[in-house]
Amino acid sequence: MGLKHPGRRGFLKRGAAIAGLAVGGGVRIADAQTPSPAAPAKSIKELVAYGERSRFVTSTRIPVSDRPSPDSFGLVFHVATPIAEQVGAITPSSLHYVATHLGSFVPDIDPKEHRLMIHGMVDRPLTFTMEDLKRFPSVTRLHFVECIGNSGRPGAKTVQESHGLTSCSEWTGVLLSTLLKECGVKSGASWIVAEGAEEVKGASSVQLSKAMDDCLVCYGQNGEPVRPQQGYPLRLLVPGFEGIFQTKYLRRIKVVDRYYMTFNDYGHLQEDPKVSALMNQIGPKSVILTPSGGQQLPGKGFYEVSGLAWSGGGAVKRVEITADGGKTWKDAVIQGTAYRMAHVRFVMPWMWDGGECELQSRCTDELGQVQPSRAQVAKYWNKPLTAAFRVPGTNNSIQPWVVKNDGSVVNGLV
Ligand SMILES: Nc1nc2c(c(=O)[nH]1)N[C@H]1C(S)=C(S)[C@@H](COP(=O)(O)O)O[C@H]1N2
Ligand SMILES: [Mo]
Repeated sequence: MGLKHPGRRGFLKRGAAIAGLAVGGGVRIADAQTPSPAAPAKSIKELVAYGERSRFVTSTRIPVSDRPSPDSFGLVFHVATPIAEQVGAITPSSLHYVATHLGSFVPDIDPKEHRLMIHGMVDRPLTFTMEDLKRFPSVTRLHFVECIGNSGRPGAKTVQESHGLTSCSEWTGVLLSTLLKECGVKSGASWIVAEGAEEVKGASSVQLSKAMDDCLVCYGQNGEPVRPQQGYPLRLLVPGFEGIFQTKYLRRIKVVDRYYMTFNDYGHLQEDPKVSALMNQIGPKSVILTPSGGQQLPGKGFYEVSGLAWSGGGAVKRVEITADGGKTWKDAVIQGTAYRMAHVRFVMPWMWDGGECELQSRCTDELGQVQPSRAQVAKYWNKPLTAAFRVPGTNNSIQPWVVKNDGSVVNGLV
């Protein structure tokens, strides 16, 4: 449909690179745009053993903090999913966004050496190997992860910059409640503190009620072991809560009787457990991916408006779309099953008459919570509604995209 425009120059450059090399016998160029001796092309034998996407598919994650990622020391900072190029509701594991506190190295953990210890206010403190964990009854669930920093940048030009810090995977593991019951939680316990194995530890306090409800200790992601950047060999999933609670490289869970301030809370500073509990859950949210910022509509006529919706409060019940800046709204079609605390794809047929217009999407979840407008959010925080206004928490407000009459699409907030 020509919405995506990888750029003719990109193709020409790649063509030149290929022409300049003796390509034959199925030898693939590792990355024709930036040929690197450090990453030699894989042999056909290797590619048959473990596949790769077509070299014509080139979307990549991009750093979205003010630092390069990786930096010159090899530290990894926030990188965003190319969400506009994604199809369906599941993020390819290789493109799942990555967030590490203040930058860290992705630890190289031998699963044979890895242990999960559960201790504190329990009858039987226990240490589990990965093999132990795989003997417990397993569950597989689709869940999104979203960083609090997602949609934090009002000046974003593309949806990758504005909304790329959320991804959705099919996660497999053991319910945390199963493991906690095995240890026997003592009466009076009310919180858990989960800790990761790397130097920054990624510790988070989670309410025991949530821990006993639907938290998952995951060893699987999209049909294979959890990827290193997502927490290999073990990660905690706290469905619907901010990304910071989804402790990667999970090695220790302490059952406690109060909220503990951890390193993770540097950006939150919610010492009151009630306030903290209410702040943790992601609100109903949606974003249109086509058309979205930076894309170019080739001309007037038929388009399918398409995007993703999700909520920390449960399943998405409804997504509405406006093409006139919020005057009239129409229900979008939700594709497939809307799972709880998972991304769902929504679509709507749309005829573009060639005139300037503003597209927005609005999500309602199973609790009846409705995605707020930016004006409502500004009012809630008692801040003037300016282009520079940055929501001081998770920002689930409506994202407007303006289609100019030349077919270019820009961020309606800029
Ligand atoms: N051990 C550990 N867990 C962590 C982090 C971390 O740096 N270390 N980052 C957290 C943050 S801020 C987010 S948003 C999510 C991101 O998960 P992802 O990198 O798999 O997308 O993991 C959380 N869990
Ligand atoms: Mo995060």
